[in-house]
Formats: sequence, structure tokens, C-alpha cells
Amino acid sequence: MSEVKLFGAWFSPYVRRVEMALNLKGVIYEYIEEDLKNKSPLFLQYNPVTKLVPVLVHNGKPIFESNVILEYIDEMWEGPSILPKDPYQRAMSRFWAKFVQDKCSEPLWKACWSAGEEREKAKKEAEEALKILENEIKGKKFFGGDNIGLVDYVANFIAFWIPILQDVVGFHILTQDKYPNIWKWSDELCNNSFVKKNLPEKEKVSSALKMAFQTGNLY
Ligand SMILES: N[C@@H](CCC(=O)N[C@@H](CS)C(=O)NCC(=O)O)C(=O)O
Repeated sequence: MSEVKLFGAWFSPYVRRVEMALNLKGVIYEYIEEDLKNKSPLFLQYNPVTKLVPVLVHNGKPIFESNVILEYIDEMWEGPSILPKDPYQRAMSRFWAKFVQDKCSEPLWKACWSAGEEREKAKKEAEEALKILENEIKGKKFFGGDNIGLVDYVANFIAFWIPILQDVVGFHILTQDKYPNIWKWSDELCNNSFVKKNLPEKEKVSSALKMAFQTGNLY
């Protein structure tokens, strides 16, 4: 019997996407909540490289970086696929996952936490990328087609966390009127019964972000 441990933080979108993937495949695992202000020696022993959660430990061997972990889970365990089987579709999923992370999520996050010129620059960058994403999701239920796939997992950040953060900071870029297709997809994803079970409580995330915004400390 294999031994699977996941080091995480309850509020982390990166951790939640890994939990979703493990649950999708029906993997039995031990979840270990890590205090990011005071990381445990065991956690640092497993991930002395990036020191970030999530870290998946499978039979004593650690794997870091959520996207790498998602692919590992997909290859290691049977069950519903996270990536498509077709090589071209697999390549495109990887491309869009990276696009969502680098071009949409990061500038959106940055715009919410910054001000002045820095905010304007991040806003412009996010808007350009969201326009492209808006077109990509048009007419589809999920980025993965009828089923949730890699891009949907990675885009959990813009579906669930970004709308909460926008309300907390009072600065809105991703809005229903500007990006109706993304908004529709977000609704579909967050209200999916499987996804819902793997998301944190909205109120709890909102309070944690409010606290972070007031104090300037994320953890
Ligand atoms: N690129 C990483 C990002 C992970 C990440 O940023 N994790 C945050 C929690 S949301 C973390 O561990 N922060 C701790 C720190 O910055 O020291 C991934 O995809 O796994």
C-alpha cells in the first residue's frame, strides 16, 4: 500500500487544486497543515528548495510545484484524467495552464495588492490576457471540454479567489460585464458539486484576505 502525504495550507489555491486531483482519483492521503510563518523541520526537510506548499510526498519521495504534482497524480493513479490523452491536446492544456497562471492570475493578484503606476501596469497586463482567455472559453463548459481538466484546476484561482480578493480590496478587473464567458465558466466550476467540496469557505478566505490587507502580512 503506498503512503501519500500532502503538506498544505487551507487557504492556498495551489494546495486546493492538488487536493481536488487526489480526491478525483480517489487517492487516500494524509493532509498536514503547515504553518507558513513557522515551517516545520519535517516540511523543510522534504522541500528545502522552494519551501512552498503544496508538497506531495509519495512513499517518502517529495514532489513540489502544484502543476508538476497534478501531472504526477494523473500519471501515477488511475481514474478520471486530468490531462487529455492526445499529445497535441496535452501540449495545449499545458500551454493554457501556464498562460492562466503567468498572464492572468499573477497580474490580477499584483493589481489587487499594488497602487499607482504598478497597479495600472498589472491591470493592463491582466486585461489583455483576460480578453484572450474570454475568447478561449467561449462556448465551452470547461477548459477541459465537458469535464474539468488541468486548465480548470489551475484557473481555480481566478474563479474563486480573485473575486473574493477584488471585493476585499475594492478594486475590480475581472467583472461579469467585461468577461461574461469567464464569469459563466467560474460559476459552473465553483458550483460543481465535486469542486465545491474541495474549496475553502468563502467567508473564511475573505476574513483572511481582509486581515492580510490590513496588516500587510499574507501569513
Ligand atoms: N508555484 C508554486 C506556488 C506555491 C505557493 O506560492 N505557495 C504559497 C502558499 S499559497 C506558499 O507556500 N508560501 C509560503 C512562503 O512564501 O514562504 C506552486 O504552484 O506550487
